[in-house]
Amino acid sequence: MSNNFKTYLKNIKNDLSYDKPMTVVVGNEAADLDSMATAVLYAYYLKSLDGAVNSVPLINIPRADFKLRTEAVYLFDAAGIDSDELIFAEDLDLKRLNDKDLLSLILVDHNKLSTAHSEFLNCITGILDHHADEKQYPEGIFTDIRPVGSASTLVGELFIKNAEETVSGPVGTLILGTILLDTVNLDPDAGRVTDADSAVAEKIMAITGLDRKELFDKLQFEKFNVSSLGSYDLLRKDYKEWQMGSVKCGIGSVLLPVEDWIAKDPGIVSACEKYLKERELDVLFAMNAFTNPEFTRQIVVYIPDEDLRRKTIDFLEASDLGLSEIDSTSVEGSEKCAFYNQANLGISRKKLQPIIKDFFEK
Ligand SMILES: [Mn+2]
Repeated sequence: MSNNFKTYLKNIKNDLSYDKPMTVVVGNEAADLDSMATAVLYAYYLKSLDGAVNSVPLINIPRADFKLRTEAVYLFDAAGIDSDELIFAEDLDLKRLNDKDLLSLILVDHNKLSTAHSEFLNCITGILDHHADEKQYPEGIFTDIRPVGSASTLVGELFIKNAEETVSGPVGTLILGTILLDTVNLDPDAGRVTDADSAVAEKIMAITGLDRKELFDKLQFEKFNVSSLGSYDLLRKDYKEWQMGSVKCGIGSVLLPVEDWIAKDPGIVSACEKYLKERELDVLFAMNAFTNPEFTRQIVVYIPDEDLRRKTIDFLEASDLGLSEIDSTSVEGSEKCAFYNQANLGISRKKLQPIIKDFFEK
Protein backbone atom coordinates (compact mmCIF):
# COMPACT_ATOMS: atom_id res chain seq x y z
CA MET A 1 0.00 0.00 0.00
CA SER A 2 1.42 3.33 -1.02
CA ASN A 3 1.71 6.00 1.63
CA ASN A 4 0.86 8.68 -0.90
CA PHE A 5 -2.26 10.65 0.06
CA LYS A 6 -3.91 10.63 -3.36
CA THR A 7 -3.18 6.97 -3.94
CA TYR A 8 -4.55 6.21 -0.50
CA LEU A 9 -7.85 7.97 -1.23
CA LYS A 10 -8.11 6.43 -4.68
CA ASN A 11 -7.80 2.93 -3.25
CA ILE A 12 -10.20 3.18 -0.33
CA LYS A 13 -13.37 2.41 -2.24
CA ASN A 14 -11.88 -0.56 -4.07
CA ASP A 15 -10.55 -1.95 -0.82
CA LEU A 16 -13.83 -1.75 1.13
CA SER A 17 -14.37 -5.20 2.52
CA TYR A 18 -16.57 -6.69 5.22
CA ASP A 19 -14.16 -9.56 5.76
CA LYS A 20 -11.31 -7.81 7.59
CA PRO A 21 -11.02 -5.38 10.52
CA MET A 22 -11.68 -1.75 9.66
CA THR A 23 -10.82 1.41 11.57
CA VAL A 24 -13.47 3.96 10.61
CA VAL A 25 -12.69 7.62 11.33
CA VAL A 26 -15.84 9.68 11.52
CA GLY A 27 -16.62 13.36 12.15
CA ASN A 28 -19.71 14.87 13.76
CA GLU A 29 -23.19 14.71 12.24
CA ALA A 30 -23.20 18.34 11.13
CA ALA A 31 -20.37 17.29 8.81
CA ASP A 32 -18.80 20.72 8.50
CA LEU A 33 -15.45 21.25 6.85
CA ASP A 34 -13.54 20.54 10.09
CA SER A 35 -15.29 17.20 10.58
CA MET A 36 -14.80 16.07 7.01
CA ALA A 37 -11.20 17.25 6.67
CA THR A 38 -10.10 15.87 10.04
CA ALA A 39 -11.67 12.48 9.32
CA VAL A 40 -9.86 12.22 5.99
CA LEU A 41 -6.59 13.49 7.47
CA TYR A 42 -6.58 11.28 10.54
CA ALA A 43 -7.49 8.15 8.58
CA TYR A 44 -4.58 8.87 6.27
CA TYR A 45 -2.31 9.61 9.21
CA LEU A 46 -3.04 6.19 10.71
CA LYS A 47 -2.35 4.54 7.38
CA SER A 48 0.90 6.40 6.88
CA LEU A 49 2.11 5.32 10.32
CA ASP A 50 1.25 1.68 9.74
CA GLY A 51 0.50 0.42 6.24
CA ALA A 52 -1.20 -2.66 7.69
CA VAL A 53 -3.97 -0.60 9.25
CA ASN A 54 -7.23 -0.59 7.29
CA SER A 55 -8.31 2.98 8.11
CA VAL A 56 -11.25 4.53 6.32
CA PRO A 57 -12.61 8.10 6.66
CA LEU A 58 -16.39 8.24 6.75
CA ILE A 59 -18.12 11.44 5.64
CA ASN A 60 -21.23 11.18 7.73
CA ILE A 61 -23.81 12.70 5.32
CA PRO A 62 -25.44 11.47 2.11
CA ARG A 63 -23.24 11.97 -0.95
CA ALA A 64 -25.89 14.29 -2.44
CA ASP A 65 -25.40 16.74 0.44
CA PHE A 66 -21.68 17.26 -0.05
CA LYS A 67 -22.17 19.96 -2.70
CA LEU A 68 -24.14 22.05 -0.16
CA ARG A 69 -20.91 22.52 1.86
CA THR A 70 -19.51 24.86 -0.74
CA GLU A 71 -16.38 25.75 1.29
CA ALA A 72 -15.54 22.05 1.61
CA VAL A 73 -16.14 21.49 -2.10
CA TYR A 74 -13.61 24.26 -2.75
CA LEU A 75 -10.92 23.15 -0.27
CA PHE A 76 -11.10 19.45 -1.14
CA ASP A 77 -10.77 20.38 -4.79
CA ALA A 78 -7.84 22.70 -4.02
CA ALA A 79 -6.21 19.77 -2.20
CA GLY A 80 -6.74 17.59 -5.27
CA ILE A 81 -9.29 15.34 -3.60
CA ASP A 82 -11.96 13.89 -5.87
CA SER A 83 -15.19 13.72 -3.84
CA ASP A 84 -16.27 10.68 -5.90
CA GLU A 85 -13.55 8.76 -4.07
CA LEU A 86 -14.78 9.65 -0.60
CA ILE A 87 -16.92 7.33 1.50
CA PHE A 88 -20.31 8.80 2.44
CA ALA A 89 -23.00 7.54 4.82
CA GLU A 90 -24.68 5.27 2.25
CA ASP A 91 -21.38 3.72 1.12
CA LEU A 92 -20.51 1.91 4.34
CA ASP A 93 -22.58 -0.48 6.45
CA LEU A 94 -21.20 -0.06 9.97
CA LYS A 95 -23.71 -2.49 11.41
CA ARG A 96 -22.53 -5.24 9.09
CA LEU A 97 -18.94 -4.67 10.24
CA ASN A 98 -19.97 -4.56 13.87
CA ASP A 99 -22.02 -7.76 13.60
CA LYS A 100 -18.84 -9.51 12.49
CA ASP A 101 -16.79 -7.85 15.25
CA LEU A 102 -14.65 -6.06 12.68
CA LEU A 103 -15.45 -2.43 13.51
CA SER A 104 -13.17 -0.02 15.30
CA LEU A 105 -14.46 3.54 15.47
CA ILE A 106 -12.45 6.73 15.93
CA LEU A 107 -14.40 9.93 16.60
CA VAL A 108 -13.00 13.24 15.39
CA ASP A 109 -14.53 16.69 15.97
CA HIS A 110 -17.00 15.21 18.48
CA ASN A 111 -16.63 12.98 21.53
CA LYS A 112 -20.14 11.65 22.02
CA LEU A 113 -21.58 9.29 19.42
CA SER A 114 -24.32 10.68 17.18
CA THR A 115 -27.77 9.16 17.72
CA ALA A 116 -27.45 7.32 14.42
CA HIS A 117 -24.31 5.58 15.71
CA SER A 118 -25.34 5.06 19.33
CA GLU A 119 -25.27 1.27 19.03
CA PHE A 120 -21.50 1.36 18.36
CA LEU A 121 -20.40 2.68 21.76
CA ASN A 122 -18.20 -0.30 22.48
CA CYS A 123 -16.45 0.04 19.12
CA ILE A 124 -14.90 3.42 19.95
CA THR A 125 -11.12 3.07 20.17
CA GLY A 126 -9.99 6.69 19.96
CA ILE A 127 -11.08 10.33 20.00
CA LEU A 128 -9.54 13.53 18.60
CA ASP A 129 -11.71 16.51 19.43
CA HIS A 130 -11.94 20.14 20.52
CA HIS A 131 -15.44 20.23 22.06
CA ALA A 132 -16.27 20.04 25.76
CA ASP A 133 -15.58 16.52 26.99
CA GLU A 134 -18.90 14.75 27.55
CA LYS A 135 -17.12 11.62 28.83
CA GLN A 136 -19.58 9.30 27.09
CA TYR A 137 -17.03 6.83 25.77
CA PRO A 138 -15.42 3.61 27.02
CA GLU A 139 -12.74 4.02 29.66
CA GLY A 140 -9.10 3.54 28.80
CA ILE A 141 -9.29 4.40 25.10
CA PHE A 142 -6.92 6.88 23.45
CA THR A 143 -8.22 10.47 23.57
CA ASP A 144 -6.86 13.89 22.71
CA ILE A 145 -9.61 16.33 23.66
CA ARG A 146 -8.40 19.92 23.92
CA PRO A 147 -10.29 23.22 23.42
CA VAL A 148 -8.34 24.41 20.36
CA GLY A 149 -9.96 26.38 17.51
CA SER A 150 -10.10 23.52 15.04
CA ALA A 151 -9.95 19.74 15.31
CA SER A 152 -7.67 19.79 12.28
CA THR A 153 -5.04 21.46 14.50
CA LEU A 154 -4.84 18.25 16.54
CA VAL A 155 -4.19 16.09 13.50
CA GLY A 156 -1.88 18.80 12.11
CA GLU A 157 0.29 18.47 15.22
CA LEU A 158 0.58 14.73 14.63
CA PHE A 159 1.66 15.12 11.03
CA ILE A 160 4.21 17.79 11.96
CA LYS A 161 5.61 15.68 14.76
CA ASN A 162 5.73 12.30 13.04
CA ALA A 163 5.50 12.84 9.29
CA GLU A 164 6.49 16.44 8.63
CA GLU A 165 7.33 15.82 4.97
CA THR A 166 3.66 14.95 4.34
CA VAL A 167 2.35 18.47 4.97
CA SER A 168 4.16 19.97 1.97
CA GLY A 169 1.37 18.89 -0.38
CA PRO A 170 -2.43 18.50 -0.31
CA VAL A 171 -2.37 17.43 3.34
CA GLY A 172 -0.95 20.84 4.30
CA THR A 173 -3.54 22.66 2.19
CA LEU A 174 -6.35 20.75 3.85
CA ILE A 175 -5.09 21.36 7.40
CA LEU A 176 -4.26 25.03 6.88
CA GLY A 177 -7.52 25.90 5.08
CA THR A 178 -9.59 24.25 7.80
CA ILE A 179 -7.72 25.98 10.64
CA LEU A 180 -8.01 29.37 8.92
CA LEU A 181 -11.75 29.04 8.36
CA ASP A 182 -12.40 27.78 11.91
CA THR A 183 -10.32 30.53 13.55
CA VAL A 184 -11.39 33.40 11.26
CA ASN A 185 -7.88 33.65 9.83
CA LEU A 186 -6.21 33.23 13.25
CA ASP A 187 -7.82 36.48 14.39
CA PRO A 188 -7.58 36.81 18.22
CA ASP A 189 -10.57 39.21 18.18
CA ALA A 190 -12.83 36.43 16.88
CA GLY A 191 -12.11 34.49 20.08
CA ARG A 192 -11.51 31.10 18.43
CA VAL A 193 -7.79 30.83 17.86
CA THR A 194 -5.39 29.28 20.40
CA ASP A 195 -1.58 29.11 20.41
CA ALA A 196 -1.79 25.52 19.18
CA ASP A 197 -3.79 26.55 16.09
CA SER A 198 -1.35 29.35 15.28
CA ALA A 199 1.68 27.12 15.76
CA VAL A 200 0.38 24.48 13.33
CA ALA A 201 -0.75 27.10 10.80
CA GLU A 202 2.60 28.95 10.93
CA LYS A 203 4.54 25.72 10.47
CA ILE A 204 2.45 24.68 7.46
CA MET A 205 2.73 28.12 5.88
CA ALA A 206 6.51 27.98 6.29
CA ILE A 207 6.68 24.54 4.64
CA THR A 208 4.12 25.06 1.85
CA GLY A 209 4.52 28.78 1.15
CA LEU A 210 0.72 29.02 1.07
CA ASP A 211 -0.63 32.57 1.46
CA ARG A 212 -2.82 32.82 4.51
CA LYS A 213 -4.93 35.80 3.46
CA GLU A 214 -5.47 34.49 -0.05
CA LEU A 215 -6.59 31.05 1.15
CA PHE A 216 -8.83 32.45 3.90
CA ASP A 217 -10.49 35.03 1.64
CA LYS A 218 -11.19 32.37 -0.97
CA LEU A 219 -12.69 29.98 1.59
CA GLN A 220 -14.79 32.71 3.18
CA PHE A 221 -16.08 33.68 -0.27
CA GLU A 222 -16.87 30.08 -1.22
CA LYS A 223 -18.68 29.47 2.03
CA PHE A 224 -21.33 31.97 0.98
CA ASN A 225 -21.08 31.35 -2.75
CA VAL A 226 -24.29 29.54 -3.66
CA SER A 227 -24.06 30.26 -7.39
CA SER A 228 -23.60 26.56 -8.14
CA LEU A 229 -26.86 25.63 -6.38
CA GLY A 230 -30.35 25.45 -7.90
CA SER A 231 -33.56 26.43 -6.04
CA TYR A 232 -34.03 22.98 -4.53
CA ASP A 233 -30.52 22.95 -3.06
CA LEU A 234 -30.74 26.60 -1.97
CA LEU A 235 -33.81 25.67 0.08
CA ARG A 236 -32.28 22.61 1.72
CA LYS A 237 -28.74 23.95 2.34
CA ASP A 238 -29.69 25.33 5.76
CA TYR A 239 -33.18 24.07 6.48
CA LYS A 240 -35.32 23.39 9.58
CA GLU A 241 -38.90 22.25 10.02
CA TRP A 242 -41.42 22.10 12.85
CA GLN A 243 -44.90 20.77 13.55
CA MET A 244 -46.87 23.80 14.78
CA GLY A 245 -50.27 22.59 15.86
CA SER A 246 -51.85 21.12 12.73
CA VAL A 247 -49.45 23.01 10.47
CA LYS A 248 -46.16 21.53 9.31
CA CYS A 249 -43.83 24.42 8.61
CA GLY A 250 -40.38 24.47 7.00
CA ILE A 251 -37.96 27.39 6.90
CA GLY A 252 -34.89 27.49 4.67
CA SER A 253 -32.18 30.11 5.19
CA VAL A 254 -31.06 31.34 1.79
CA LEU A 255 -27.87 33.38 1.26
CA LEU A 256 -29.08 35.07 -1.90
CA PRO A 257 -31.13 38.23 -2.64
CA VAL A 258 -34.69 37.34 -3.71
CA GLU A 259 -34.23 39.40 -6.89
CA ASP A 260 -31.14 37.35 -7.86
CA TRP A 261 -32.93 34.12 -7.02
CA ILE A 262 -35.89 35.02 -9.24
CA ALA A 263 -33.52 36.03 -12.06
CA LYS A 264 -31.56 32.78 -11.64
CA ASP A 265 -34.66 30.58 -11.56
CA PRO A 266 -37.91 31.88 -13.05
CA GLY A 267 -39.42 28.55 -11.89
CA ILE A 268 -38.80 29.44 -8.23
CA VAL A 269 -42.45 28.89 -7.25
CA SER A 270 -42.64 25.40 -8.76
CA ALA A 271 -39.35 24.59 -7.00
CA CYS A 272 -40.99 25.65 -3.72
CA GLU A 273 -44.03 23.51 -4.57
CA LYS A 274 -41.89 20.45 -5.25
CA TYR A 275 -39.97 20.97 -2.00
CA LEU A 276 -43.15 21.44 0.03
CA LYS A 277 -44.79 18.32 -1.42
CA GLU A 278 -41.72 16.19 -0.89
CA ARG A 279 -41.54 17.14 2.79
CA GLU A 280 -45.33 17.09 3.17
CA LEU A 281 -45.34 20.67 4.47
CA ASP A 282 -48.30 23.03 4.72
CA VAL A 283 -46.13 26.12 4.80
CA LEU A 284 -42.71 26.87 3.37
CA PHE A 285 -40.71 29.99 4.19
CA ALA A 286 -37.40 31.06 2.77
CA MET A 287 -35.57 33.61 4.87
CA ASN A 288 -33.05 35.35 2.67
CA ALA A 289 -30.16 37.09 4.40
CA PHE A 290 -27.09 38.54 2.75
CA THR A 291 -24.61 41.43 2.89
CA ASN A 292 -24.40 43.49 -0.30
CA PRO A 293 -23.06 45.89 0.88
CA GLU A 294 -25.56 46.36 3.72
CA PHE A 295 -26.92 43.44 5.70
CA THR A 296 -30.39 42.71 4.30
CA ARG A 297 -33.23 40.39 5.19
CA GLN A 298 -36.03 39.23 2.92
CA ILE A 299 -38.68 36.57 3.26
CA VAL A 300 -40.52 34.33 0.82
CA VAL A 301 -43.82 32.73 1.88
CA TYR A 302 -45.18 29.78 -0.09
CA ILE A 303 -48.54 28.36 1.04
CA PRO A 304 -50.69 26.41 -1.46
CA ASP A 305 -53.87 26.51 0.68
CA GLU A 306 -55.60 29.78 -0.15
CA ASP A 307 -57.32 30.31 3.18
CA LEU A 308 -54.22 29.56 5.25
CA ARG A 309 -52.16 31.73 2.89
CA ARG A 310 -54.47 34.73 3.30
CA LYS A 311 -54.54 34.45 7.10
CA THR A 312 -50.79 33.94 7.39
CA ILE A 313 -49.97 36.85 5.12
CA ASP A 314 -52.35 39.15 7.02
CA PHE A 315 -50.68 38.11 10.26
CA LEU A 316 -47.15 38.62 8.96
CA GLU A 317 -47.93 41.97 7.34
CA ALA A 318 -49.41 43.23 10.62
CA SER A 319 -46.47 41.89 12.68
CA ASP A 320 -43.34 43.87 13.55
CA LEU A 321 -41.28 42.14 10.83
CA GLY A 322 -41.58 45.39 8.87
CA LEU A 323 -42.55 43.75 5.59
CA SER A 324 -42.83 45.52 2.27
CA GLU A 325 -43.75 43.56 -0.82
CA ILE A 326 -41.23 42.90 -3.60
CA ASP A 327 -42.73 43.11 -7.08
CA SER A 328 -43.11 39.55 -8.34
CA THR A 329 -45.63 39.98 -11.15
CA SER A 330 -43.12 38.49 -13.62
CA VAL A 331 -42.77 35.29 -11.55
CA GLU A 332 -44.73 32.31 -12.77
CA GLY A 333 -47.22 31.04 -10.16
CA SER A 334 -46.56 34.04 -7.91
CA GLU A 335 -50.18 34.14 -6.69
CA LYS A 336 -49.32 31.26 -4.34
CA CYS A 337 -46.21 32.98 -3.12
CA ALA A 338 -45.38 36.28 -1.44
CA PHE A 339 -42.00 38.02 -1.59
CA TYR A 340 -41.02 40.66 0.97
CA ASN A 341 -38.24 42.91 2.16
CA GLN A 342 -37.96 42.58 5.93
CA ALA A 343 -37.03 45.91 7.53
CA ASN A 344 -36.70 44.45 11.03
CA LEU A 345 -33.22 42.93 10.77
CA GLY A 346 -33.37 41.55 14.32
CA ILE A 347 -35.83 38.79 13.43
CA SER A 348 -33.85 35.73 12.42
CA ARG A 349 -35.27 32.25 11.87
CA LYS A 350 -34.67 31.45 15.53
CA LYS A 351 -36.84 34.43 16.51
CA LEU A 352 -39.51 33.99 13.84
CA GLN A 353 -40.11 30.35 14.73
CA PRO A 354 -41.85 30.93 18.12
CA ILE A 355 -43.86 33.85 16.69
CA ILE A 356 -45.39 31.80 13.88
CA LYS A 357 -45.70 28.73 16.09
CA ASP A 358 -47.92 30.74 18.38
CA PHE A 359 -49.98 31.91 15.41
CA PHE A 360 -50.41 28.48 13.77
CA GLU A 361 -51.34 26.82 17.05
CA LYS A 362 -54.30 29.17 17.50
MN1 LIG B 1 -14.71 21.44 14.73
